[in-house]
Amino acid sequence: MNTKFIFTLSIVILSIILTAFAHEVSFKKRSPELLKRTDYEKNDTCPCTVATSTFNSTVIGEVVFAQDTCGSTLVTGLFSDGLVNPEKNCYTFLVVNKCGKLLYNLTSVLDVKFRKNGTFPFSTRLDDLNLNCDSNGVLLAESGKKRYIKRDTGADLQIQQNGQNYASAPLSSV
Ligand SMILES: *[C@@H]1O[C@H](CO)[C@@H](O)[C@H](O)[C@H]1NC(C)=O
Ligand SMILES: *[C@@H]1O[C@H](CO)[C@@H](O)[C@H](O)[C@H]1NC(C)=O
Ligand SMILES: *[C@@H]1O[C@H](CO)[C@@H](O)[C@H](O)[C@H]1NC(C)=O
Ligand SMILES: CC(=O)N[C@H]1CO[C@H](CO)[C@@H](O)[C@@H]1O
Repeated sequence: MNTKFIFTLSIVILSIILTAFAHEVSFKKRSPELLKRTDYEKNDTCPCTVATSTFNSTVIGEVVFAQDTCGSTLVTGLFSDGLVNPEKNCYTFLVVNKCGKLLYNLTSVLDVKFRKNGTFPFSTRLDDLNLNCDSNGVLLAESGKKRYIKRDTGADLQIQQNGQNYASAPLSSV
């Protein structure tokens, strides 16, 4: 082999190594960013998680939360009874953590249409609500950070009547 060939060969090998190294570096730099909203909107990186909230006492009904791979969540359901006199009473629908802190106010986005003491079926897709895709995921919400109180993870769907807690059911993943 002549020296010219060996020289060319080493240049080629060197550039291959450098390219691989550059990829490695840019991948490592990106990694912590992967869970940011801007990233998972472009990439299919969220688990397909489904959770339900079942109301079977004061209020009768069920709401299903289905997260897609982009971190958007379909919220669909129906209440059949217990939302007494919706013409006179104001009902709001809130996703809260286990200490009752508001995580997402669903009232205006659901815009439920009442029927008797319940609602017609409702369905909406929310790009700004996720279940467990990133640190804002409501199923990952933590509460009870005070000493002596056990940390509790997760969220409840809370129905308020005229600003007072009226009924509540956990979002349970299925
Ligand atoms: C509501 O459903 C849960 C789970 O199926 C059950 O444990 C509970 O007893 C039910 N409550 C009423 C009031 O029916
Ligand atoms: C939730 O939204 C409804 C409708 O916009 C509003 O009337 C209500 O006060 C809100 N509740 C909370 C706790 O923010
Ligand atoms: C709504 O609920 C109230 C209280 O349970 C009941 O008196 C009323 O008849 C119900 N209305 C309808 C339309 O079912
Ligand atoms: C992990 C992954 O698929 N990352 C991609 C997310 O989307 C951006 C922009 O489309 C790509 O550059 C990343 O490689």
